[in-house]
Amino acid sequence: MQLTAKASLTNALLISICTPQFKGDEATESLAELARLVTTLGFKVVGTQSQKLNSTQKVNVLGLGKLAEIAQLTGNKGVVEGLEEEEDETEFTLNPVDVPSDNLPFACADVVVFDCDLSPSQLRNVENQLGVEVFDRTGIIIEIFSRHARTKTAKLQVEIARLNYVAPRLRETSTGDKERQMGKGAGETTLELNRRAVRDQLAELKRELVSVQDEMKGRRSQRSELFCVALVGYTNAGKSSMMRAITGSDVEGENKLFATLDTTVRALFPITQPRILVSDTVGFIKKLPHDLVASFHSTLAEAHDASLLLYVVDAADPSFRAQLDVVHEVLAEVGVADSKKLLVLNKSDQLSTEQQQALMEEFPDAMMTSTRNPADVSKLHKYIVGVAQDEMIEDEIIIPYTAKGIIGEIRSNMSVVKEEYEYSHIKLTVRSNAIDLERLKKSMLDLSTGDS
Ligand SMILES: Nc1nc2c(ncn2[C@@H]2O[C@H](COP(=O)(O)OP(=O)(O)OP(=O)(O)O)[C@@H](O)[C@H]2O)c(=O)[nH]1
Ligand SMILES: [Mg+2]
Repeated sequence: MQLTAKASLTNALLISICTPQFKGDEATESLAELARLVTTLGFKVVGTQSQKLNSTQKVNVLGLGKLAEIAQLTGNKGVVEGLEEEEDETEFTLNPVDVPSDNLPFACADVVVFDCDLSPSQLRNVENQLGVEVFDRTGIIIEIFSRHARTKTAKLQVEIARLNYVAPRLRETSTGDKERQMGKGAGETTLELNRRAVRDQLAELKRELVSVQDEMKGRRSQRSELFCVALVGYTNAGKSSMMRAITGSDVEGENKLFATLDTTVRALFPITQPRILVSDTVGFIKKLPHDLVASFHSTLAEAHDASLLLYVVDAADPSFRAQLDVVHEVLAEVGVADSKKLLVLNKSDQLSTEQQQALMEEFPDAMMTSTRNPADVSKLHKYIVGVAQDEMIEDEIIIPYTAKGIIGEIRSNMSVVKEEYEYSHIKLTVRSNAIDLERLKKSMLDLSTGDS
């Protein structure tokens, strides 16, 4: 499924279904987040409706009374007729989502978006009843991912997730599924043919992804000796902004959800010896479709290899604790083992001094930052360098005067603590990682055996 509605002209009506398992603040926050997701797609949220039900499994999702009410809000284009309310329905009102008041009284909605997942048949039923396009939460997230994917890997991963989502939702053609056409495989209907095409396409994309991933793996292993830091966290927490601040790079931070879908790797700036790498990763969200989590496995491989994980949260968002739980869940799901980590309470510029103090008491090991405050950026830079230094080991390297040309190279790759000029050689005390030190000592040894 691809969005067919023209985003700029689309008025969206959001629907929340509260069940005994999903209600109260959780439902309110989730609906507010759905409004942001839908806005990211360029839709205009013109209203929200909610209903309390025992589950989201009804054939038409909603009670028929509610459906008739919504049909009026979408211009009565479907086939639903006002029917008696069913008994298990209770109307209730959620705290209003941040919908501008000038959108009220209600503008006619062109699309209806449910804040839950719908089965293919539920989606079809509700569309028939209402006569407008209907989306579920996963459909919206997949569409955002599709639009934001830039690199080949991200595009492949998202396309695989999209096709997996679309396959069971493929509809029969208007000429009728039963109609057999010339040139088709024996006995295959249009629908079966479409499904087969999707399956073939999926297999092809998966093959392509494997080869791109092998390439990425090769590149990662080349850098594997360097100290790597990964920025992880909920979407819109400020990871890309922090990445830009601590690496002096031009990675854009954007006030939209899922701005980053690829892992970008840059060196920490000001440059350190040896270099420290920082990677920015895809943001997470509640109820992230399972396929998407799986597809980002390779993108998150950077976090996998990181020696330090920076968990960036938007500390000014009242729901950041729940968001942090989601980040932990998704990382556990993709198998990112908890290496050393730091909680970064970002967007502190939006908090009062009292709020900042309260948070530091609640999270004494965290670091409070604002990517807009250069002092905070240097504090984080210093912290990263400190952790990297702790991981390094110190050793002495003997360099014959005949090989002193190598000193420049050592200085640009290692931290030189002491230089002593002796009669027959130079003695350097350096700090670096074990692998680089071993390699350097071996080349010095080869040089001296070659000399003798
Ligand atoms: N007030 C304030 N806003 C910030 C801060 N850091 C980032 N932002 C803003 O928050 C929004 C999201 O920032 P990004 O850096 O794109 O967030 P992200 O975590 O990379 O988001 P995804 O790529 O969607 O996962 C942007 O509008 C930033 O300008 C901060 O310290 N203070
Ligand atoms: Mg980002």
